[in-house]
Amino acid sequence: MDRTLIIIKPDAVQRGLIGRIIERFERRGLLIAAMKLMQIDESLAERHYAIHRGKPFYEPLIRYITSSPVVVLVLEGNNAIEIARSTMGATNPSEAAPGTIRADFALEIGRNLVHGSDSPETAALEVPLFFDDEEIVSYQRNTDPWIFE
Ligand code: IDP
Ligand code: MG
Repeated sequence: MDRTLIIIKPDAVQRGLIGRIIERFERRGLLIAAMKLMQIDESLAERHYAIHRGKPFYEPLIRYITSSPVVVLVLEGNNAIEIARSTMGATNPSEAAPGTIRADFALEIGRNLVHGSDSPETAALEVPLFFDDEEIVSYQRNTDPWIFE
């Protein structure tokens, strides 16, 4: 089972889209292993987006992600990283496939509503930035055999 870090970004919280975004992941069958509402401070934002330091969009990105509370989740499932990213759609909502979160609810790259880890290595770095081990709950659902073969 893979784990991925999802951030429901400030624009999604402000626009009242928390429930509709979580629903997209939940209804596909991904298991919610951790979830909380929090404010990302500058130091956490800089650690999370360290890979983008120096890029032209870095400063606005830090301002964006720290501008209002976010909801962070750990999702679990076979192939959870890729499945979460395909559920989210392309980084630029104007290029995202219809039916994805970013295409259905957003228009611009700097207001794209949601973050998802992009590889197992990234997920392994990102999850501990946001959650202590004891905040991540290990459990099984009676539906799991009907979702995972
Ligand atoms: P991802 O979120 O799809 O993994 P990344 O390339 O890792 O995309 O970029 C991180 C975030 O930075 C994006 O989700 C978006 O919010 C922002 N971003 C990326 N590229 C641009 C850009 O060209 N202009 C403005 N914001 C950008
Ligand atoms: Mg990324």
